[in-house]
Amino acid sequence: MTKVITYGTFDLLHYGHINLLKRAKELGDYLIVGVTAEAYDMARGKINVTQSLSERIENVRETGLADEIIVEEYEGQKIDDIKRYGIDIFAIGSDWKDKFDYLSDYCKVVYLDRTKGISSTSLRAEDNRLKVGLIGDAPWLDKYRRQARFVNGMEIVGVATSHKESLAKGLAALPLVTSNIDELLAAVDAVIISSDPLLHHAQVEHALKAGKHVLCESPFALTTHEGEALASYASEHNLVLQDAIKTAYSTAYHRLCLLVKGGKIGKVVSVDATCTTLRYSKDDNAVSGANWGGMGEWGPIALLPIFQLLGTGYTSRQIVARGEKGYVHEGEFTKIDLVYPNAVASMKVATGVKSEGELIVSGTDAYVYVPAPWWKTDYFEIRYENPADNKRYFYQLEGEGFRYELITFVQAVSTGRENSYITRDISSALCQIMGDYYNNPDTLRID
Ligand code: C2G
Repeated sequence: MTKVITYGTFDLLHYGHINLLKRAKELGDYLIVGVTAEAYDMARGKINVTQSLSERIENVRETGLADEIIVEEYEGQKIDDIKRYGIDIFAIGSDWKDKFDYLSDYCKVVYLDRTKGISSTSLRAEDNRLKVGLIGDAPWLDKYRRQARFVNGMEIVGVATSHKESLAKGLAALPLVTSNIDELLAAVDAVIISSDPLLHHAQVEHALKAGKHVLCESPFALTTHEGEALASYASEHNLVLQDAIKTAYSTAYHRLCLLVKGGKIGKVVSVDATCTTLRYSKDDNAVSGANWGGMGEWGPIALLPIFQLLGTGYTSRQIVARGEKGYVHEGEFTKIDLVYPNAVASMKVATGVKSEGELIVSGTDAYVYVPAPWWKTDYFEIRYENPADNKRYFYQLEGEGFRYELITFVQAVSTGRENSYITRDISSALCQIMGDYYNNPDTLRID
């Protein structure tokens, strides 16, 4: 009996896939099909898969061509499978020509012509792509455009900014570049807002009232009340309003939260997060783009693990700020301490002071250590009293988290279902504490 094996994602199964499976089957008597697991596709950079693993397996089963279906979970598995199942022929589409020649040490390798004119990518609806506009002046604005190119189902069509003259090349080349938000809104289905936090509320309201979906850097308002009013308006009008905090969407960070919530380090007693940049430049005294200081740039990111791991029910808080609030300059720095009934938390952020950008979550059994820069991490450790018990975790991160954030946004728009990465209560708590920083007279000032 000649045994054949082939592999694929088989997303939105189409006649190209079926042709491939038919010809693979004809090469022998028994066909095994390896369908890729979600985590494996993520790890190899295929992040736009629409259907779940079980749906894709069902697709393949329904063709009636596979005698056996297995799941492909890790790099290198093909060699294991070929040996384990006693495979005679490995077959794959010609888009992989030469790439699997190394398998010929184990079995015959056959490349089958790929069917022209059809692909999962084209089926993921080119013409229904969400037209997205960028609003704001953040120096990292172009990262959204660059990462959007990896996300099916959306395209960045324009930018509205008050800094037209200093736009990054890629942004300046967009079809629509304007300083008029209304002009941008007229051309898009959704907007991404990356501007001074003091402008967020007005810009989000403006976009929602124009019927556009919004992905806005946190906080989208400066009081709980205003934040909730915007969120209610969005859901009453079937619009998506999503917080943009890239860290929330990174796999390592998300898994870390799940492990801690599952009791892996015992009871959480303290969360300490630090995020700093030296954006301040002594030499030219000209800070390009963002001019909204450590809290505006980092506050919501540093507060995120605190709220996600300890909740939003703190009983007291102290804000200590150094330097003029909301501006980038030498020595600009903010520290916030929160006290909970059973735990404490602190965050330090700055654009004019440098520190170690780590995250530490202390528990009654162990602690989590995330090395700098923790906000774009792919790695963390759970450390116990006895170092031999320590556990290390690694999850590939593509595009600093921006890419996953954009995918989540596009999925929320297309399915009409909100994602659960940043829940409403956390979103509101971020609005409140950021508002307290900007408006509250009880901030302790140091020189
Ligand atoms: N295919 C084809 N014609 C098309 C589209 C796809 O013949 N128009 C083939 C591919 O060449 C591949 C199979 O169908 O052999 C599955 O394609 P995908 O779902 O795109 O999976 P892929 O990313 O190629 O996974 O470990 C995974 C494998 O290496 C391949």
